[in-house]
Amino acid sequence: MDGFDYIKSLCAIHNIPALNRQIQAIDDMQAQNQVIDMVVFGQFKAGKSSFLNHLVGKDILPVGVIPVTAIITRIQYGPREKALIIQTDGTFFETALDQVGEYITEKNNPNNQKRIERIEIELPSLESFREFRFVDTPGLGSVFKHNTATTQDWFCHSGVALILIASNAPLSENDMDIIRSVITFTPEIRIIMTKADLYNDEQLEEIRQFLSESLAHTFSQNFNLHFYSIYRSVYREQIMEQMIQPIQSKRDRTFHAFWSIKSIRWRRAPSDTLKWRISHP
Ligand SMILES: Nc1nc2c(ncn2[C@@H]2O[C@H](COP(=O)(O)OP(=O)(O)OP(=O)(O)O)[C@@H](O)[C@H]2O)c(=O)[nH]1
Ligand SMILES: [Mg+2]
Repeated sequence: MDGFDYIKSLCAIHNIPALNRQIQAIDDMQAQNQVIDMVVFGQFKAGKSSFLNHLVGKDILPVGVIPVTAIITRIQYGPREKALIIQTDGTFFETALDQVGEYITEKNNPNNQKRIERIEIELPSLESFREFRFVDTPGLGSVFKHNTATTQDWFCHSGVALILIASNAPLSENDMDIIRSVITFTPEIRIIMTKADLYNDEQLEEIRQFLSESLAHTFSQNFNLHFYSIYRSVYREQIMEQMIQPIQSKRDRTFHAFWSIKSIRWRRAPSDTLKWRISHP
């Protein structure tokens, strides 16, 4: 990418950590051989971890009725089942898949006392989804402000951004804020209304219309809306047909679009930070 290495070296020389995340996101994209990060974002208890468990067909991520997820977890294809715990100092170790909750949850790892950067899980069963890495994030807006900060810090890693909104709390100002933030990092945003089993078809249609109109009014653009329930397999099939397969079939174009938007953002965002930082050594 134009000027990327130059700006990266300037950041190192002038000690500018503010851009570390963006640098890491671009480094990641370059290194990952066109793996697309499909990242779930949303308010706490929107059903993000439940959704990903259901989508990948395995109960890996801890779920619950109080704020649960505290650490970023990435799940992708690998030839053997594996869970790697990456620590904030860059070192890592392997653990059993059924032990990841010891690190992921706020209950077992309060305030990230265990100093975990993220968790990387590999599953052989994801072979037909080789081009994706599914990413779970801590919920936004709970009393645990450090969880919100962890997720906000991850916005720049979005490939496909899935904004999960519970059908029984359709569209808050906080959801709008997530979309506003993510939209600057990716052209691929999908809105997923979870817990669709709580309503009948007529009510779901009412929710869909309310959302479409509210989003179009605020953002002057249409978003793809999907319903989901972990209790009805038909929703998983719809997500496969309407979201996963179309992205798989145009993977190169999608990846190119990510590059374009990241490169535009890269050219704009660092310049102000750099100018300010270099003039205030
Ligand atoms: N009825 C219904 N409940 C669901 C569905 N998906 C998730 N839930 C429930 O919603 C609650 C929250 O689920 P989680 O998956 O932990 O939500 P989360 O968004 O990951 O929560 P945080 O990690 O705390 O941000 C749990 O009690 C789930 O059982 C669904 O499709 N239908
Ligand atoms: Mg969760």
